[in-house]
Amino acid sequence: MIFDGFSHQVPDIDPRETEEWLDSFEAVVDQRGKSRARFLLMKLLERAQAAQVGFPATVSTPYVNTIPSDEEPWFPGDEHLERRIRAFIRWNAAVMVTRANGRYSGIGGHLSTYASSASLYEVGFNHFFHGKDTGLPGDQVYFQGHASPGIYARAFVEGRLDEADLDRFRFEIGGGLSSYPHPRLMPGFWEFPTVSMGLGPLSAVYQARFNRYLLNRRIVDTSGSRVWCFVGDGEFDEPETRAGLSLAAREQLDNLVFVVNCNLQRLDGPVRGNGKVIQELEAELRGNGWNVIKVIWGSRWDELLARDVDGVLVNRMNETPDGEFQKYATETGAYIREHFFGPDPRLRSLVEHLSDEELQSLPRGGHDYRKLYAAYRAATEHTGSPTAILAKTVKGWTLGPEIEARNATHQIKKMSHAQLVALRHRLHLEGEIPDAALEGEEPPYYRPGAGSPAAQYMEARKLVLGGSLPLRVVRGKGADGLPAPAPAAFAEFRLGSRGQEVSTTMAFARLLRNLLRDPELGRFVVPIIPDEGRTFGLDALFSEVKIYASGGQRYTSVDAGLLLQYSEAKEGQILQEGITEAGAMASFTAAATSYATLSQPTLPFFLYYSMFGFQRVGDQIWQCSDARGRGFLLGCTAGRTTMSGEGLQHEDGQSLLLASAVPSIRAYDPAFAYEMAAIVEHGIEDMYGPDGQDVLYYVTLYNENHVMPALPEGPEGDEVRQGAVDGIYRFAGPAPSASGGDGAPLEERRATILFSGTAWRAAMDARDALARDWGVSSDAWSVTSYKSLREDALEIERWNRLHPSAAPRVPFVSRALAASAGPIVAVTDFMKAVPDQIARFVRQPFTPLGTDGFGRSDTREALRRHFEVDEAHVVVAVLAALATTGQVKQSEVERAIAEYGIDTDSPDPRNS
Ligand SMILES: Cc1ncc(C[n+]2csc(CCOP(=O)(O)OP(=O)(O)O)c2C)c(N)n1
Ligand SMILES: [Mg+2]
Repeated sequence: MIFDGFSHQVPDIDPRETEEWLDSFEAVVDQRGKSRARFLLMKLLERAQAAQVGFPATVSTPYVNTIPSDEEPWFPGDEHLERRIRAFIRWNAAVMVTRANGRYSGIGGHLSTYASSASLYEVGFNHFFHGKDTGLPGDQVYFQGHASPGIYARAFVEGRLDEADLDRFRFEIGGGLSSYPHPRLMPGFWEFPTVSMGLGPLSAVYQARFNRYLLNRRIVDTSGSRVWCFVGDGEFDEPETRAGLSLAAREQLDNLVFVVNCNLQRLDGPVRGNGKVIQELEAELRGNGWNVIKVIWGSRWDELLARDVDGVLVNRMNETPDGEFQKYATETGAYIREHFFGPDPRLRSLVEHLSDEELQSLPRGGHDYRKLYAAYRAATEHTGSPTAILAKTVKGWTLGPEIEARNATHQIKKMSHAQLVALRHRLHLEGEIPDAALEGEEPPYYRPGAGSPAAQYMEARKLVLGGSLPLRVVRGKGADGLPAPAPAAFAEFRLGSRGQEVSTTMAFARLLRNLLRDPELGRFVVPIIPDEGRTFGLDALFSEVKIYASGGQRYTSVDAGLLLQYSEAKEGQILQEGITEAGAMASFTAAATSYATLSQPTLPFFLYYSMFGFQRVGDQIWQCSDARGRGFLLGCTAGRTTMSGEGLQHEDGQSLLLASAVPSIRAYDPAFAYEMAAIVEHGIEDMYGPDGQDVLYYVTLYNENHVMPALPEGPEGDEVRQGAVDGIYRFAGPAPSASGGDGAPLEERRATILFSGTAWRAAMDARDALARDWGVSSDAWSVTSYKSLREDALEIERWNRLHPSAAPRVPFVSRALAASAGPIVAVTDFMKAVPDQIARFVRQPFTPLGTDGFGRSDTREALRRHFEVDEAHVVVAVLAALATTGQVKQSEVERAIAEYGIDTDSPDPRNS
C-alpha cells in the first residue's frame, strides 16, 4: 500500500468522518463496481488538484487521451489542404526509398518509420516549428533518424530539393542526400545527428537547458525557441533516452517537447508485446515530473467512449496488451469485433452500429490530425515542466496490409508496383499520378506546381513560422565570431613554474581562469564539469564565476563567508553537471555547436576524468564531431601510472588511442605548461579564428607535480611552441657522454628518446643515465601529438602515391627525426600503439614503451616499473636497440638489466 506509512503516522482527527467516507466508497465498489469506484477516485483527485490540495502525483492514468474531446481547441489550418500536402510527402518518401533500392539493391532506407509519424511531423511543420529566417534562433528540432525520407520529401515538396537530389538518397559519395541526419555530410541542412538511438533525446534535453543558460546569462535571447525531439518508442529503452528526464523536470524546461512515436514496434517486433509501452512511458515521465499528453485514440473513438457508461470500454483498453493492438492493426473488422469487442456483450453492443470496414478504420490518435494539433498546442501553452506527447500510431501506416504493423515492416525498403498503386489510391493521388506514369521503369515523384493551392499554402505557413526546417546556418563566424583572447592569458606559462612543483592540470586551471577574466572573450567561455571540479583545482572558480543554477542559490552554503565558497547563481557560468559524463557531454555539444545552432559561438571546456571520456561517452563524442562541434575536451588525471592509487577502472592508458579514431579530433598529450598553453592558444584560433575549422581538441592533463621548464627565449621559443602545436620538437639535444673521453658524444653510441606527458621524467632521467653510465648520448624529443604526426604522414604518403612523377614529399615527423641519430625509443604513459602511430614513418629502428594492460593501484614508481616505462626500462630499451646493430655489446644490456634489478621472468604486464 503506497500510503500506508503516511496514514498510520498522521493522527486521525475525526475517525467518524473517515469511516463515513470509507463506507461510502466500499458501497460504490459493491454496488456499482470497480470501474465506477475508479472513476470517482479520479474525479476526486482532479478536484484535489484544482483546489491545490497537494497530493503525490499519480504516475499513470487510464488508457485514453489526456485531452478530452470537448477541450480540443479550434483547428486554425485548412485541414483538407494539409491532408493533400501530407499525401504528397508520404508518396515522395516512399518513392524515393523505392527508387534508390531499384537502382542499387541494398542501399537501404526506411519506409515505415516515417509512414507512422507523418502526421506527427506535419502538424509541427505547418503550425509549430519556428524557422530562422527572422534572424532569431528559431526552434531546434531533433528528427528521428529513420524518418529522414519524409523530411527530404517535405523539403522536395517545398522546393528546397529537386528530383535529382532525391535520386541521390543514400548515395553519399559525391554529395547525395545522407542516409540519416548528418551535419558533417549535409552542413546546410541537418543540425542534429540523431540516428544513434538515445543520443538525440539526451542532446535535446541539454540543448533546451543550454538555451536557458544563454538566456539567463543574457547572451542569446532564446525565449522564443523551443526544442522538439522526436523519439521512437523502442528508442526509449536506451539509457541515454532516459538519462536526461529528471534534469529536464528539475530545470523546469517548458521549452522542451518530446514527441514519442508509439507505433508499438521496434526493429524486430513489438516494444512491449505483453505490456503497454504508452502506460510505462507515462509512468516514467510523470514520475520524473513531466507533463504527459497521451494521444491514443482518434476522434471516431470519442463517440464510443462517451457511451461507455459502465467503463467497460476503458477497461478493455486498459487490459489489452500492445501485442494484441498490433495484431488488430493487421486484422479485419470482423476479427476486431470478435476479439476486442466480442467477449463482453456490453462492448459488442457499443459497436453494433458500425460496419466491419468502419471498425477496421477506427484510427489511432497519432494519425488524427486534430488530436495532434490539440496536444501540440497544449504542450506549447504548458508552463513549469517539459512535455511529452505519447502518440499511438501504426508502423507503416498507409503503406498497405503487407507492410502496416508487420513485424518485418522496419526492414522493408521497396514497394512493388501493386503496392504503389494501392498507396496512390489510399492517398487519393490518382489525379496527380496517372496510370501511365506508374507504368514506367521507376515510379514518379510528385510536386504541386508553383502557384497551386498547396504550394501557396506551404509558402504562407513558412512565412508565418519564419522559414523552413531543417536548416543549418552558420552565422557565428568572421565578424560575428568569438572575440580572440588577449595574448596576456597565455604569457605566464612561458616562464615555467619558477621552481614550484605544479601539474599540467594546475596550469590549465590557471589558464582557464585567465580566459574567464578576459574582458572580451570571458563571458563566452563555458566551463563544464561532471563533479570532480575540486580534483582538478577548479574550486576557486566556484566563487569567482559561479555555478549556473536556473533558480539561483536558495540556501546558505556551508562554506558561505569563506573565500572559496560554493556559489550558485542564475547567471552563473560553470555548468556543474553532477556525476553524468553523458549529460556533460551533451551540454558540451550544445555549446560546441552554438555558433551554428544559435548563431552565437561559445567556447566550451569540458573537464573530466580521462578514463570516463572516450571510453564512456565515445559515441557522443562521435556525434558531436558529426554535428561539427568545436571546443576543448580535457582528459584530466590522465595516464596509466600517473593516477597512482586508483586502479583498473580509473587509470587511463587508452584515451589517446580511442581519440585517434575520430577524424575531427586533434589529440594532444603535453608534458609542460607552456606546451599546454601553446596548444590551447592555437586551438582557439584554429576553431574560432577567421578560418575556423570544425574540429575538437582533446588535451590530456596530468596530476603529477613537476617544476615546469620555461620556454626558451626569442625565436627558439617560437619554434618550440610551433613544434608543440605541430606534434613534435627537440626538447634536449645530445647529452654529453661521460665515457666519450672529453665529453664529446661518441658518434656510434647515439640514441633518440621520444616522450609525451609525464613520461618526460623517465625519458630525461634515462638520457642522463645513458650518458653518465653507458657512454650513450641521446636527444630527447617531446611528442605532443602522435595523431597529428601520423595524419600528416598518411596524407603525404597518399599524395606521393597519387603523384608518381612529382618529387616525393617528406612527412613532417620524418623530416624532424631525420636530424636525430641512433635508434628511437618512445616512452608514454599510454598504450604502445600510441607512439607506434609514427613508427612506419621514421627510418630508425623504433621501440615503443607503453602501458598496455589493465591498470592497477600502487605507487607511481612501482607502476612504472610494472609497466616497463621507467628510467630503467628506457635505458635497457636504448641499449638493446643499439646492441642489435652492434654499437653496444649484448653483455652491456645484460649488465644494465642486472644493475636495475629487472626481473626478466616477470609476466608481460599486458597479460597480468
Ligand atoms: C544505438 C543504436 N542501436 C541500434 C540501432 C539500430 N536501429 C535502428 S532503428 C531501430 C528500431 C527503432 O525502433 P523505434 O525507436 O521504435 O523507432 P520506429 O522506427 O519504430 O519509429 C534500431 C534497433 C541504432 N540506430 N542505434
Ligand atoms: Mg517504434
